[in-house]
Amino acid sequence: MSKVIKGGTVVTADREWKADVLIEGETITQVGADLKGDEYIDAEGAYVIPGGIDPHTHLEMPFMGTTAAETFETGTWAAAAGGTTMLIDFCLPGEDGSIKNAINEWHRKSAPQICADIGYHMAITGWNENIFDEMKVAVDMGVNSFKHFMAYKGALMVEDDEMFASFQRCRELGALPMVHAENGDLVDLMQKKLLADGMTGPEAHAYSRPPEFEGEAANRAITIADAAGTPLYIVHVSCEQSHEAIRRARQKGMRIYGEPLIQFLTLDESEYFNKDWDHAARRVMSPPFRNKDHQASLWAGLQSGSLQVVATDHAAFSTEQKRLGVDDFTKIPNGSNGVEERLAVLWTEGVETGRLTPSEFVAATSSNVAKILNIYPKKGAIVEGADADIVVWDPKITKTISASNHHSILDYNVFDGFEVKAQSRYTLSRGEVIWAWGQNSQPQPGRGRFVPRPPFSSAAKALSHWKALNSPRSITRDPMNIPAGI
Ligand code: DUC
Ligand code: ZN
Ligand code: ZN
Ligand code: ZN
Repeated sequence: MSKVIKGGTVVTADREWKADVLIEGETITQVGADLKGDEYIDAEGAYVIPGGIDPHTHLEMPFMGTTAAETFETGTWAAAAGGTTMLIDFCLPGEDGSIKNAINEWHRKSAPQICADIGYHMAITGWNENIFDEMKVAVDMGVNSFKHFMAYKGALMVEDDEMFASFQRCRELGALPMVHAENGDLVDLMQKKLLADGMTGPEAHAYSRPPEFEGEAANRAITIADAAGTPLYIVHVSCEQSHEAIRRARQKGMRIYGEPLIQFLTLDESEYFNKDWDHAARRVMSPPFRNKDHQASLWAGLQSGSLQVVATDHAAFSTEQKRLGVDDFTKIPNGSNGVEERLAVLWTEGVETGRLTPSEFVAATSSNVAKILNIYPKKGAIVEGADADIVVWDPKITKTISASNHHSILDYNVFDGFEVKAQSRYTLSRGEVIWAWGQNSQPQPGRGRFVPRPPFSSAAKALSHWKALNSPRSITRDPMNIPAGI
């Protein structure tokens, strides 16, 4: 059975043009004019884009004494409704500290539930010789990126020497290191000080994690990546300070990637002040929302290319869970929603305002993610041979975001009341229509697949590029004794 997506404007990260898309089985087999098939999907008046890939979610994640409420089933359904066909979820070691067991546990939880495809990043929450071997096991199991928390002291935080060792191991394995960049020691200190001063409410969360702490950690992580000779991916970039560190490093020739969140681009710190407790606590995440100057910096980064992708850090905790911190802001589970809203909000605030072109929108929501995480062009492309993960994106469907019409399990939505100016008319995952506007039927749980992401062959070459540039970096240019010519 073949299908043709008919009459739309195909938008890729490179260009837009009028074309039909032929799908046979799970795969795109032709893109061109007047294609014929057994079935037709109407794309008149709409854009035909690669399915969104959210590079950062936390479904059913045990965290801060509770477990994120969004399930793999509701999370992937919400994603599909919003035009996202793949999530990369963060896998966290359990009490035994084993990476391999953690990946198997994530498979056990996700496999029967996922409605669309999934991949994982692995979190490194400590360092020992076992982990050195287990990182290889993770790469062999299709997990080629490792996140390091520079915050959450006493829980997930790793020290600089551990990060350095892990980054070096990433380099050997062809894996991509990632960081949550916030100075965990200083956050811990500020939290204690604020509590001692009697500040227990959610607004203190924002005061405890200022942009300077994020900028310091971003600079430190970049230095460590430089010394280890690896590229680096900085998750949830919220402010000018970390963006500036990324810009500066990139200008020196380093491969540093920055990921702003849709929340940071569109919601600001006023959400924490002079609001009812629940309203503010629902928006407590780390890093916190910033002011409008930081938002402007992030938009400029997307426009200029110094920031490459837009994610959500979707970590959904119910109002009841948020109330665990009713007497102490440090106990409010950190996280907010966005997996269903990311594309529509970015379109509305990015493309409709003229900040981004449709191609730049596709790059930030899909193609750049696939390239940086090494699944391109299987994902993130509309090209012969790619998986048919495609969205018929309709710029004429408007919607007011609300917990009453979303697909998340949450009892609220941080984008509540937001008027979005586009929606998915159809979402296809490997050739199957899993969402159709107006029908609201749930895709089959368990039909999604884990997508292994192979190691990079090019990771070790990052340093030679800098050598060629004769970079004026202050550290030894060849800290790893890499033989000439690599
Ligand atoms: N930040 C959050 O807000 N939630 C999950 C983890 C994180 O780093
Ligand atoms: Zn984080
Ligand atoms: Zn409110
Ligand atoms: Zn996260």
